[in-house]
Amino acid sequence: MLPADISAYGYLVDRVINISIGGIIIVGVISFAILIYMLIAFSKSKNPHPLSEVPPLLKKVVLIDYVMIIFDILLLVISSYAWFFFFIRPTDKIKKEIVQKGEDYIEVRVIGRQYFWTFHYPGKDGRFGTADDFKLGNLMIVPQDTNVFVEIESKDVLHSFFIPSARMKYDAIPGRKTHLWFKLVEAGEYEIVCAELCGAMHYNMKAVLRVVPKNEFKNWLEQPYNFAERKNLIQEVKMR
Ligand SMILES: [Cu+2]
Repeated sequence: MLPADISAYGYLVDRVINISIGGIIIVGVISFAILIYMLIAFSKSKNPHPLSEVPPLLKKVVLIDYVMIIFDILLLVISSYAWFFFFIRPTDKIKKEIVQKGEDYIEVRVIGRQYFWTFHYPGKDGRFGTADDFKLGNLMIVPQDTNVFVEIESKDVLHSFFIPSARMKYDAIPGRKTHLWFKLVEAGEYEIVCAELCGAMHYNMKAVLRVVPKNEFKNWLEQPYNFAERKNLIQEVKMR
């Protein structure tokens, strides 16, 4: 079971999951009903000799195929929408839309390594490559009700950046940058995990996602390393 959805658009993913599960149950029940019916109706005791023709009732089973095709198309359309909404549209296009709507956004770069996550922040000026950039180890802090654009990278093998509570997952691929975008509405602490078997300690490749109110985030950006719980949560990591 997935934890409660804390994101503004996670319902799109949940919808795909629910439709898939619902569809699988319906198709499964029908398939098993047909199978059991056939086992009884065409058993050896009832049909001592092989039938020369397909019985008319059995021919109607083909109808079920059409139902399944319609279900598949429906699922494809609905899931493609969620996929399109989150992943296919170019990030800069989404960013433009968000700026036009007057919504806030921040950018974070995520780097996966065996077996930890590093989160790079552009600092107060919002621009990467400047003196106020900083990074956190295994801790991601994002403001509530704010669009977060994430660029994901891997420095060694395949990893997968997964935030179950946000219904967000994307592979971290060595040599390639991938992108995610989400908006979280519920403040609190959540789990970030690696969803790609990446080595012996894969199970331990976890990070904390902390969603804080907007003003708290702003204050934190002023002095990121003086954050109250620095000792416990912020582990500065050496670049390999
Ligand atoms: Cu991993």
